[in-house]
Amino acid sequence: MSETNTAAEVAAPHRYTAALAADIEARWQDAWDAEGTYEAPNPSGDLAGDPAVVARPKKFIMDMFPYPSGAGLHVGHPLGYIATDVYARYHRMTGHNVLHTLGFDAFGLPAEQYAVQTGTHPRVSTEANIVNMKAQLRRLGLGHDKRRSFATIDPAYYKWTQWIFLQIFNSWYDEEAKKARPIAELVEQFESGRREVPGGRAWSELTAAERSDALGEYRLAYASEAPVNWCPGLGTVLANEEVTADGRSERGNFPVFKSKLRQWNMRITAYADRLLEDLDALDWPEAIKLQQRNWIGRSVGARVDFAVEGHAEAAVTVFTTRQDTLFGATYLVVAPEHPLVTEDEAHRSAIPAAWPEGTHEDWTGGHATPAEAVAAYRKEAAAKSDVERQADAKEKTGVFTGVYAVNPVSGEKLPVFTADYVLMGYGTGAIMAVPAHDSRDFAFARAFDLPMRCVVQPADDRGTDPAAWAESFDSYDAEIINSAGEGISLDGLVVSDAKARMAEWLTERGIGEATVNYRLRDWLFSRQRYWGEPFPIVYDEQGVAHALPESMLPLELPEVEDYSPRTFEPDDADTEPETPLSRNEDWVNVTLDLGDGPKRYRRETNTMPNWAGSCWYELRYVDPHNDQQLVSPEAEQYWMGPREGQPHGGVDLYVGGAEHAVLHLLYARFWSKILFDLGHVSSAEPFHKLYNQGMIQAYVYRDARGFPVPATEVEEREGAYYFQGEKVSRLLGKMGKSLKNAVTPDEICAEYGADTLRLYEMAMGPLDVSRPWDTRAVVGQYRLLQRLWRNVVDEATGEVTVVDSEADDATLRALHKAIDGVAQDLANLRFNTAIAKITELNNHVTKLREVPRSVAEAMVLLIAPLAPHIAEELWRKLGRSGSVVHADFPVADPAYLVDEAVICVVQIKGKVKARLEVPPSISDEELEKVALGDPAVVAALGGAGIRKVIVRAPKLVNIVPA
Ligand code: ANZ
Repeated sequence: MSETNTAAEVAAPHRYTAALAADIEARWQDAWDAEGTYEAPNPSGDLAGDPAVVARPKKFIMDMFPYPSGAGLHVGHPLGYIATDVYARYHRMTGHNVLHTLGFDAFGLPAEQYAVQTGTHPRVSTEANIVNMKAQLRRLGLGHDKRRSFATIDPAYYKWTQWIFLQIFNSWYDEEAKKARPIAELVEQFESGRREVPGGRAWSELTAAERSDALGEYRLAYASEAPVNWCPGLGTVLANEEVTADGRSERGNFPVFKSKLRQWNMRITAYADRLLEDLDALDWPEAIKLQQRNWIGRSVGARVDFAVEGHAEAAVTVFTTRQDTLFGATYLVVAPEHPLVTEDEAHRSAIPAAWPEGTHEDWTGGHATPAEAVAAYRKEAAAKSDVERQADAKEKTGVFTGVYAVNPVSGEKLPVFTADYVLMGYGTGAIMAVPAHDSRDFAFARAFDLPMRCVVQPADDRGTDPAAWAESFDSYDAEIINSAGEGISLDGLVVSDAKARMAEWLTERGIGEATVNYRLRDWLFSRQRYWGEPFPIVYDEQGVAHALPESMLPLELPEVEDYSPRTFEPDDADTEPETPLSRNEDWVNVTLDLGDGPKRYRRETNTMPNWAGSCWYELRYVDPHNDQQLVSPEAEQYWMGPREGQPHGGVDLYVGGAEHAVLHLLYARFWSKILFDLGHVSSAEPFHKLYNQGMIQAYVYRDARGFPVPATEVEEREGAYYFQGEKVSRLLGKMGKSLKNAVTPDEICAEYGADTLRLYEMAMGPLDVSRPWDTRAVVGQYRLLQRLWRNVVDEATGEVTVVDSEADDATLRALHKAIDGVAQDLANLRFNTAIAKITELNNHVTKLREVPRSVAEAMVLLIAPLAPHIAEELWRKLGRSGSVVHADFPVADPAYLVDEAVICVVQIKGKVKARLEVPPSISDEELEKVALGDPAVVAALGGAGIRKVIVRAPKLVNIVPA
């Protein structure tokens, strides 16, 4: 501490200083732990508690749990944790049983990479990080029920992650019932003949391997040869998000190849509609709902089969959302990975040996034959990412395949192109191009000199000849033209009706049908890593996958010597991942009795993705020590069960960053729905209310080379910034160690105390907007706490100075106005305005000669959720027994909320004719109306007209008669 503080401490030994705050905070944190102050009782089981508390309404308040990184926390991290803590404390004080705790999401890449570099076991480094982070968080005074905390790497936790995997593996999605059901019920349907066995044979005739394949087509967790992003340089498969736009690994910048690999997948696509529909009832930010809707990407359209000319066996099926424009299709495009241009012989034979007569020279790419042109183009496309391929602004590229298809509605011959603006992974990987009404097709047709036909009447005056247009006409809200053919005419129909009519026509002829397409893909669930949950799966000698029985869970991660996947020459695409677990032969090869005697098996050697552990952790908080069941139904229903008048239940408030808009939240919702379908939980949604906190930003200072310099050593001189005499630039950005601008909560706690840090973070602005950190501004909140302290405690003696007299009227009004406002603000996560109101009240009280005890107590209660340590200390000093944590939040007396009336004088020709009692906030218009309607004024005017009324609300109205 600085010398001035020491001097001040001598004069006022009981002043609220950092040293006193440190003492108060440590003392109460210990006491709260010892007394289990934040423990929330369950209705039954090992965490059962006071039935009177259980009988209260419940609130389950949750943060997105942290990854225990080695860097520890900076002040940006706890923003959300403090916010949920304030909210939880407010609800404890308003009669709720509050579940608030925090665990750790501890599997994942950083720990594994650290292990690779240092040889430290990821468990060792991760657990050390957790200890460190827990100490940092404890210093903030967060009211967590510590009995309920865990890490996803605890075998007692991941036993149940594995158990859930088995439930998913052992179930299928019944399209009729629209829900997951046990796989045994599907087997029973195959056995009894109620459902046809794929391939048409009897179930009893199939070998074990054939049965396994047949069931694999249905299981919600299934292994398949899936195209993946294989990065030989890293020796691992990457998620799409980990691949840069130019097809390289974000980490290490190695080439990434599309390769096929046997991988576990989760059939999330089966839940696409329910994941969409159930969004409606959730109290989530609209922006997040929209991102989820876009991710799922439901498109209603049709599939249309186009016969290939001269090859009766081949057809190109397209997916279109605009089957109403079929008469306007003038060419087809297949993706460069489409069977027509790849391995599929039936199709490939359709590609002619030579360019057909009259082929436009722009269509050949300068190649001698279609086969050469296609091969060259495919190679070019393989080097690009999907994002690049779809970029709208970029020039359209492609080549003619030499193949012609037949438009089924007009009989017209359409050239088939391959072009990379069509993606294999969407729809059918083939499109019918309608250049007049689709901007991408329009650009392509222009570039390749292809015909265009207008079949939707433009709403503007551009006419119906697309050759004269500057752009395509893409509207859905118009009428169809030029669309009459064999047995069908769409002319005069609006788009929506024409779509329906065309779908009917296609269905009647068996050449297409209405269909719904989703952007959503099944979830690739295998990782070639060490530090993740092992799969509870073994393979027999035929390669058939078997689930381990529950009694063999958890399947613990074995010790290995080398944590890194094997890496290869970065350019060697013909390699395959070798996982760390696969090298441990003793673990991999096992003899197990799975019910039919001991047999040899080989374990699955991939691990689950990092998302798995965060897909269900809310359920573990509810019943953290249960080793018999995933979660006890009673505890689950109590904390998570459906709420009145709502289809679902779920966590009452879930706070985290908007960067988790899609994947984590979608996966967690998906698992909830499966568990719900299978009867393990009562809510099909995990999180009822979601809130995204903003980010704490910080200035990043960079030198001339662009490297960040330590922010604390930068000096400001006349609006410019200098580091060691050199001028540096300043920009607002993220906070972090690598940017050399991190401020730790530990530093701020040491300088001011945790209560000040908490207040400052909550006062910085509305919770959902990003805000720049400013260490110099923290002192403002420190002063608030000092003044509050001084209003109650004598700084020289440490005695409480409050008096037992009643508060005066003005103070009561100020107090109840603050109570009313703060209560509403806290209930609605408006912590910054709550603090402003408390500050205003405190300023009022500071001016009083004496502070009435009732006012002091109320102020302490108001600030308790925000600054719990000082509140607890003052509460006890005021002689109250029992923790402030469970005291009742004050309730505003409405009598003090109405404004005091003021007297308004009404004059006519300068003479007072009436005195009216009006509220001080009355508007001029309102006051004029009241004045003119007053009986005394009406009488005084005696029916005379009015020339002018001068209003000075709330005190004066002057009427000038005509
Ligand atoms: C003909 C047509 C005419 C189309 C028209 C649009 C406008 P959404 O809404 O995103 O589902 N399409 C289909 N599969 C594709 C693929 N694999 N790669 C690139 N584009 C593809 O978009 C569906 C539309 O996108 C489809 O409808 C198809 O073009 C194109 F006036 O078919 B449309």
